[in-house]
Amino acid sequence: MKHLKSLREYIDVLKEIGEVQEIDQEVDWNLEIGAITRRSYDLKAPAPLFNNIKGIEKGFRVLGAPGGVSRQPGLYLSRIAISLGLDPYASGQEIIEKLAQARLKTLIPPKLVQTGSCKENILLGNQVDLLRFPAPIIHAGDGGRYINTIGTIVAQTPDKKWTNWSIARMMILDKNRMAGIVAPAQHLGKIHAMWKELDKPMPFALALGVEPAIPFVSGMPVPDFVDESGFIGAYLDEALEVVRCETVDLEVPATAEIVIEGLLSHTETAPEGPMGEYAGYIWQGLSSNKPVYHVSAITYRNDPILPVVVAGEPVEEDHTAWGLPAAAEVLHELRQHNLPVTMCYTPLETAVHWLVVTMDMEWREKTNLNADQLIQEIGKIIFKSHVGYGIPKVLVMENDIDPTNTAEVVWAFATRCHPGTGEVHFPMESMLNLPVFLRTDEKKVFMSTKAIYNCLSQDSWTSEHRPRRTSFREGWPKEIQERVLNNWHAYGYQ
Ligand SMILES: Cc1cc2nc3c(=O)[nH]c(=O)nc-3n(C[C@H](O)[C@H](O)[C@H](O)COP(=O)(O)O)c2cc1C
Ligand SMILES: [Mn+2]
Repeated sequence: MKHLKSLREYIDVLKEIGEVQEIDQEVDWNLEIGAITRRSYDLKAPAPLFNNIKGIEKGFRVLGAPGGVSRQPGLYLSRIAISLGLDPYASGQEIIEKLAQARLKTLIPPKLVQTGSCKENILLGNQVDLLRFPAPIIHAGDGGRYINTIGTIVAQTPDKKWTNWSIARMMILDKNRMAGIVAPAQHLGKIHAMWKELDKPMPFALALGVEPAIPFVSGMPVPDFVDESGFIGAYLDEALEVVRCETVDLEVPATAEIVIEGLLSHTETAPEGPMGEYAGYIWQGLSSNKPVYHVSAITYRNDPILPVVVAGEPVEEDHTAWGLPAAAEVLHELRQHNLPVTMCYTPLETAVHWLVVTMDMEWREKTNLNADQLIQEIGKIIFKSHVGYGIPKVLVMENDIDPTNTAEVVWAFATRCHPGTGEVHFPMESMLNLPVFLRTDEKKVFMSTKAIYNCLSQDSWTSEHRPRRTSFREGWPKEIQERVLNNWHAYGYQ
């Protein structure tokens, strides 16, 4: 495990493997940064580091696509793996397994240090000016400049017992106000509600450009009352370093590029959005009222780097830094319920709309359940858990399928799921209100029907007659496979 302690250390490692493209040509925060970053996702090209931004002080920079995927052979998930301290060549299954295993460890709370690089510049009171930072208008039609697309929001319960770190977007309203999504079932929404109950605004700190593991855990839906900061410590086997904020009683990662502090209003809202979203769409022309963040201080490193995610069609960081950690959380939860689950994965192409669960081939013997019972059990566990909030469709299959191989998953779903009885509905479940399949009435109440697609072998199949795969590996005897492999070039193939 390699603990990278700042965004800059992370960028240096990415440079070593050719995953950063420095751009010295002047670019515009108005749409151009968004379009370049979008195209870099499409081409799986290196992450753009914008060094020269029109109308912005020299030295202020933007890093696009910090957790995008790569076209380099074997390095598809390298930004995710490196962020999480793993070998750049780590597979999707290894990444998920590491995160899930760490959920069994004792939390290691962060360590308070006197100061850190995030304090190199301090803006208080009238000096506060969000507009100095290169927050972009990302997509055509966005409602404003988005300063937070992958920053960590620190929020604490009034009794100080639970400190939550999470990601939710924020748009600039003016030099010292922002508005953003505070969804009721997210921990930010739950903690905001506790402060509202006391008729008080909620102190917050937004840490932008933090050490690279932090966004992956801020995007991970661990249960209520679990401090993400302590989980990261457990994951890395080492406490994170944090420093005290200037104007609120909170702590933030010491090497953050930019820290924005203040109060999230319990009464005031302002129009926010629309913005291109993780599902791959923008709700054209639709803004809605969101709680207002009042900023009392900004601190930042010299020559700060603002990380920017261009949410939209897969693959971007919503899919890698929310979807993959969410899959790890589901794997952990299903195992806690003693189900013989081998892996969980949110195929990146599905924009966190599908979660695949693979079962040990012997699951019937190990659980004494039939397929219908297993599906009900899995539905109850996932959809009632905090992580289940954002997951609308679950595919359950046996582990002859590699859930990180989307072609295999699609084939298994197409061929194994019964068009009638294979689709099992779970009505009126709590649901993030962003997917475009939701009806207006469902969006209003953050509720939807969810489904599990049963792609398991059928209960009635006997071991002699169950359909066997016809792949090269399963469809021919070992000696024939070996003969073919050994003679491959002799047949004339290059
Ligand atoms: C890049 C990125 C952007 C995200 N944006 C939002 C958002 O705008 N609103 C939201 O509710 N969740 C968003 N999420 C998902 C949440 O961060 C995720 O559900 C997380 O578990 C929330 O934290 P919590 O479990 O402490 O509530 C985003 C995740 C990532 C990685
Ligand atoms: Mn949380």
